[in-house]
Amino acid sequence: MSKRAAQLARPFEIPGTLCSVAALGSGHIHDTFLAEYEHRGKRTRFVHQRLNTRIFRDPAGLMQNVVRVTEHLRSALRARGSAEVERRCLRVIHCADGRPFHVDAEEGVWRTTGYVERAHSVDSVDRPERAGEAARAFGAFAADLADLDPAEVLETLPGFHALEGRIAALEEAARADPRGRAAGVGPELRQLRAARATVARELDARSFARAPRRVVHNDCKINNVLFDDASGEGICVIDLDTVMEGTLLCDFGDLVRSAAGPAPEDEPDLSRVRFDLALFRALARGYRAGVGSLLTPTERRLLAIAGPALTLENAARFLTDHLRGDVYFRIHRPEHNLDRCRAQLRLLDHMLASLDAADRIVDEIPD
Ligand code: GN1
Ligand code: MG
Repeated sequence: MSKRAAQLARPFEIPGTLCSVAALGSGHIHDTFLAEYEHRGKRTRFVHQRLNTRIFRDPAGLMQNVVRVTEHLRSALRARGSAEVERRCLRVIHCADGRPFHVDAEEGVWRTTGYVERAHSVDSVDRPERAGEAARAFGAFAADLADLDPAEVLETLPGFHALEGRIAALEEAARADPRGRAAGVGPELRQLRAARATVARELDARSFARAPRRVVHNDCKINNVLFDDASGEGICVIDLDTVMEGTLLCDFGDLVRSAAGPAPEDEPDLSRVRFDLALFRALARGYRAGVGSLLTPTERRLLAIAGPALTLENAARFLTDHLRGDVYFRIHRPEHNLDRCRAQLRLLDHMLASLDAADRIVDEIPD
């Protein structure tokens, strides 16, 4: 990699020489590296990513979105007099030819962003303050994008959060069974089908079809926000690949899925997986604080079902990938996608059992 990194850095407008490069983060899709450069005695770090073009088939369109969105966020931050704008919004580093990405000799597509120093991410949450901060940051992100017309942002992944489409893909994978794994996942399939009926009924009852279409993040899992090392404040929302038209249900739902319980999304010990109402309260309150008065009554009514809907969606996606032979999400051990699916299903079970309590928590939040 390092020889490759030395070569790849050249096209980007980064002064100085490469000192070191190392793998970074726990994303499931791209290959991510942290690289340090020295220029006139000063060291600066950047993040290089090789994009997964099997998933993102239009990397130029994807990067056009990221540039559009970061410019919009930066001007919103400036307009409200925010301190340290550079630490609160990713900066895309362009190439000398003006493009925001580089295609290498092997047709790998690379992009580079500035590295936010003195900040960190987490893969799970242990205390309400942390959950509240993450939620406030994602809420503020949504508010800052509220005046960006969805027509200005390309749909990079069609049908990304179409729950019925995800379920149909799962049923198809179970029917085709290319790896002979379907016989081993009977209980998971049954639980998923039952939960789907419940979630679909609740979404209907809460008029999901009337939820406003906005430019949203679409991947608000807890490790996509950076916290300031010193203050713990949620300062910067990252991973802007999926920012496109959608609903706030998906943003808040992914946050609840990944931050309303103490266990990581692939926890193999299911006894550790639970839905924590204190964390949910912190998430709902933090989100309301960040998003301000943006939420419509329909969006408010959807907050309690958002977590179950997105947990179901991810359970279906992980199980589909397990059945297909682990072709989408990066795995780190055999049956990793099955572990992920099982942890999601356990979490979903707990969430649905607590739906009334979650509704009451949302009702208590001042409008
Ligand atoms: C992927 O890129 P990353 O790891 O943040 C996925 C999300 C899933 C998530 C599950 C483009 O997110 O939709 O919810 O894994 N991103 C894409 O951890 O499919
Ligand atoms: Mg992502």
